[in-house]
Amino acid sequence: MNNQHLEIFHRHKMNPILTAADWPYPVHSVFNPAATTLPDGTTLLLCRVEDGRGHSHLCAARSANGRDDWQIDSHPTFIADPDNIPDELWGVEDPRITYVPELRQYAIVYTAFTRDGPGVALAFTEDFHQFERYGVIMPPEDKDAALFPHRIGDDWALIHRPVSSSRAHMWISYSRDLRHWGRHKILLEARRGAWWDANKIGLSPPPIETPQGWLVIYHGVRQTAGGCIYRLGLALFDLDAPERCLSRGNEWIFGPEEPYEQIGDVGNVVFPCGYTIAPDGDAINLYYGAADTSIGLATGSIRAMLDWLEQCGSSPEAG
Ligand code: BMA
Repeated sequence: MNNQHLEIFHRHKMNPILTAADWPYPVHSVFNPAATTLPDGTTLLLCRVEDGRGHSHLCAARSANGRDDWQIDSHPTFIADPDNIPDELWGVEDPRITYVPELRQYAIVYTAFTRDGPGVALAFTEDFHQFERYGVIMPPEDKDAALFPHRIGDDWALIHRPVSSSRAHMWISYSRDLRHWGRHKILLEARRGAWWDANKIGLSPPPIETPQGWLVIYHGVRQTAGGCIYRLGLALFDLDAPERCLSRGNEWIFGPEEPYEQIGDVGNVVFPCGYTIAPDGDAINLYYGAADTSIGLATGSIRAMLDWLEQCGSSPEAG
């Protein structure tokens, strides 16, 4: 295969950079982390941590260089609160962090594992110690969601992934108050047939604002006789009307290749929920869950992603 994706993302040589063995309290696995850069430059990962019951909570890990010497909270940072939010009965999973300058807060959009399946929930924090919970904002079955960092026109915007029948597309919805959502539109459709992203796709980390448009890293799920394969692709959306897709890559750019990505609780999965961007505005650290078991880091460049889309992307109608 022509490994074009090797030009875009490079695995860190210390991968996996975080595993359950690093945790200060007993856990089963750590994966699918959200990420952000704190004002002092520290990288904060909000990791999905699965306990010995199979239920997940979120735990913060902080590092000055985003690679090693992680300081991990000694207790869970954000746990399900089923007494007040019954929809969090079976845990909280797969967070995405967006810093929202207008609110001077971080939005955390995560999956609440409800009695009826996954739903999209929202919380805000200033410091990753105190949280204001909005509860479920998109009913089940819905997940893979993130907030845009600012309003588009007058409205906040959210990408999410409802499931209907056997296919699952990415949608965008808008809100004036972050609680009531409408103007639901399909953002990107899962392709069909033999495509690597046939039938089921979802947002991976939050969209990246670039002068060319919103750059979106998404995951596609290929169902094979040997099980599912989770890989990553790229698409670009209009800055002012993000439901308008400008370009979509045909090939995947990153997929499970290393043993820690191919073997684990759920093999053949790479699943990023967050990134940090260097002060140069280009170098990107992508943090991903590997095989639903550990956390990997891949480094890349926003410029390289945009160049690749320009060369290898096509109009969204193709497929
Ligand atoms: C998705 C999500 C992720 C998980 C992935 C692979 O549907 O549930 O949390 O990493 O499946 O199991």
